[in-house]
Amino acid sequence: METAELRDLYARMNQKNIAPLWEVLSRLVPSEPNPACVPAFWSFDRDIRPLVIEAGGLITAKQAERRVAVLENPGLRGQSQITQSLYAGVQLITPGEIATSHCHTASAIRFVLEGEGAYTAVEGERTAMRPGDFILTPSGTFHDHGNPGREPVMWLDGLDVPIVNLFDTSFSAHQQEEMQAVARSEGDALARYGANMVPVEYEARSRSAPVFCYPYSRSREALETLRRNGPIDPWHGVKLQYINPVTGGYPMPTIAAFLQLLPSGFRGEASRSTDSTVYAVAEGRGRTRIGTATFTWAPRDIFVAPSWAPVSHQADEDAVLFSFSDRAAQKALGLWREEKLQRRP
Ligand code: 1HN
Repeated sequence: METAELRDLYARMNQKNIAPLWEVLSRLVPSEPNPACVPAFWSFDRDIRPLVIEAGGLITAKQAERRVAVLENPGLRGQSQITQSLYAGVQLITPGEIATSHCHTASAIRFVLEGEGAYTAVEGERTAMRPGDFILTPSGTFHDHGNPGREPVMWLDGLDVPIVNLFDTSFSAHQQEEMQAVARSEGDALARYGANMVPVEYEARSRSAPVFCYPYSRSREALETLRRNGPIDPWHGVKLQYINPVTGGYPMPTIAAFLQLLPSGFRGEASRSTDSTVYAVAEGRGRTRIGTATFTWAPRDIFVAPSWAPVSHQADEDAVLFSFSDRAAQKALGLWREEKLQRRP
């Protein structure tokens, strides 16, 4: 209860940049996560694609540096955040375009949504971008994109920008050359580090995975084999996480990423975890319930689940969901929690 004396005290405290903890304590330390982030959904065909293609006719990739439609969480508008800790956007690069070489502290992941013929170059090596491919640009690495192909290519970008800015640790630079010189042939990193082998006596020099493309064809085949072999997890279907092959840990220090197959007719149980998660539909149709919201999805749609909201998936046909979150950072800091909720009677 605020008395006249307290109000007067607060006013004098305020002038000295001092505030009473007891007025804010329960908001500061909620008994469980109370995210500003809300469940949200973007239809690729209805919402994202037409707007991004229109932008493609009005501004070039070079002018924009990166031509990206930022997916802003409705609970976090104006902050380029899809969750409290992550940035997400959909990037377009049209035939003949390049997105010039730069580097920054923030780590990025890409998940290719549509089109073939584009590449991403990371530290002198190019990788083709094909739908469903998962691609890394680790912290501090020079990277550029190009599309020597014949069709527009679009992908989901995920970055840990809000984490880097939380710590005020952001540095960035442009490379002198617009495009990196090719130093190694395509597929070098995948052969060197991605065949369940590494160069003899290899010692990691980076906190991130030395492979930077995880081709969809390989991941999809693994899911298919495991679906046949079972068991199907009642909460997650057949779910795999991407790894750094050198450590077995997450591909990058802050970001975790996952690929899960939900067999046709799957009716998943609900679970919740403290890592707010961004999903992109790789294949199939179904529904996801997040808290009290239900989103009906189709290929390339994107949606987000806030921290600690119960999430359950249902599939009407064989479906594959890609997802990413800050689970790597949360686990490193000892913060991550998951709860598998009671099965329906
Ligand atoms: C970035 O470097 C890319 O390299 C995309 O494609 C999106 C959003 C914020 C900061 C850097 C890219 C980005 C970004």
